[in-house]
Amino acid sequence: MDPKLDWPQVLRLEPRTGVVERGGVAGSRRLSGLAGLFSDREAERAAIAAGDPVVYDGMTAPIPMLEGHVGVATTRILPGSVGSEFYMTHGHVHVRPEGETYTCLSGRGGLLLRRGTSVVWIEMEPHFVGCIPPGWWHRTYNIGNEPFVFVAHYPRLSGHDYAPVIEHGMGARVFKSANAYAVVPDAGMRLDMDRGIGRHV
Ligand code: M6P
Ligand code: ZN
Repeated sequence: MDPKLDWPQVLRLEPRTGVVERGGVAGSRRLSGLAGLFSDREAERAAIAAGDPVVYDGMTAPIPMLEGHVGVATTRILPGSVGSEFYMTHGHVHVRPEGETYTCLSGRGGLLLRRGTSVVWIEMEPHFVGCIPPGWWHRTYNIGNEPFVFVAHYPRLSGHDYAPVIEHGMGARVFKSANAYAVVPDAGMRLDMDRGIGRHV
């Protein structure tokens, strides 16, 4: 093996922007890349036509794509909404049955997880870590007025499967409301708002 791929390294994350200071691959997702996922299709179409804003961006650290390695990726979701539904990531499930953690670096957001008819909402603020078990679909939302930035740690080969979320949705949506935000489950879904704790212990 190339010794460079097997050597320890240190990364510094800029908490306000999600920049990985020792390099990495940057990417971003515009609203057109999320077309069909927001509930207000008319507002979605209008915002794409009016300039197709960037909804989130991030950086993937230079960790080798090899068995056993732990990936590090930042995501910054900008503040905003489509209609009254907050800006969010696409959402995915891992191709391999492997978990992941999301640690909030700045801003206010939330992690929505789904397995079958169970949906869990974990509110995220700095110093909180959302733990995603294997097999749970996951999406994040920005529920604040500033960028919401978090860092993901995941098995480097876990992979992204986007199809289930496109086909079935996440089982709940997160909207602006008089109380700051409301998590609204789809019909037939059971929603756990208790930061994801308490049901299984
Ligand atoms: C996190 C990680 C990444 C993921 C990103 C955006 O940083 O889970 O692997 O790509 O969020 O989420 P999505 O792929 O659903 O757009
Ligand atoms: Zn993931």
